[in-house]
Amino acid sequence: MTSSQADPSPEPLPGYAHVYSGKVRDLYAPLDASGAPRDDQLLLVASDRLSAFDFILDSPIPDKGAVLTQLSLWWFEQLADVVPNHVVSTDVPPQVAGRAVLVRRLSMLPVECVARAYLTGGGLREYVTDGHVSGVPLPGGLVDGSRLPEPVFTPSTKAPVGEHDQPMPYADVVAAVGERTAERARDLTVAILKRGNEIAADRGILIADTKVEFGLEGDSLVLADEVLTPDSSRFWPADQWEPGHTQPSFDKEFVREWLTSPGSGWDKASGQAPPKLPDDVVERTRAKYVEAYERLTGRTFAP
Ligand code: Q0Z
Repeated sequence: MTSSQADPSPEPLPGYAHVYSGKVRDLYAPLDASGAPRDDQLLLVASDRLSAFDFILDSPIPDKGAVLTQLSLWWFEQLADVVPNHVVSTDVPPQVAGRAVLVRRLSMLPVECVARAYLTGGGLREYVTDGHVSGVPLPGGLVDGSRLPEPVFTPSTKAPVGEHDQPMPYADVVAAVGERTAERARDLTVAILKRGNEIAADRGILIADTKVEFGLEGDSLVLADEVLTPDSSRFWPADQWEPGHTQPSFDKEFVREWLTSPGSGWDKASGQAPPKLPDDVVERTRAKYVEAYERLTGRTFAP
């Protein structure tokens, strides 16, 4: 699907050149003393934008960018014994304080590294048709939301903004990055999701699946981008987990519920942009992001 929405216009940041914008984040390069963009670092800026049903909503969620940035930074620390990461510094311009990270610019693998601990979404569709997911055979009788016997690596292609990632056979990952790097990326992705679920289990959150990105430094893999956030992963409330139907999303449940209710006056099949969210839906959604951060980290979120 090609988006009919205008490109997001990122805020100008003195001392940085805008490089690229995703749906909800922006990438900048720091300028050196001569005013040229540095080629060894990037500034990753998380916005308060929210996507739902493949639209960027007009209503920002206050503090979402800061909550997700702080959560990623906390996970990088929790995962430090599993994988090195790209973080250089959180000393960033005041306009983006708390929601930006200066990182080492890496040579990124051309693969979205996905691991699934529970079956849903595209993995479920593949299982129903073929009985396996990304070439890994699975037992019969699994349903939407079932826990998998072991997390499975289900890589996908990196699609341009506005398009969906496509499943990528493991053999294509090997062809793209070599056998050693493919094995290491697969094992690290699964290890990240396992560690994430070990930590989240005590705290009332299930992490159904997650997408991570790796870069290469020499021939070592480095964890880049964001990690184990609600934007890169499916978080489910553990106390409502009930295989057999679509699980409620930890963060976007109120938004989806309201947008699909008669009260919104919106039809997701219409192709029209969704309406502005009511203030109480914005506030309850903000509270879910903060709740995820506080439950997982045991810290209080300070804006
Ligand atoms: C991340 C993305 C966006 C945020 C490129 N350390 C790195 N080195 C080189 N490239 C990247 C990173 Cl993290 C990189 N992305 C995804 C897009 C905002 C992150 F607009 N793209």
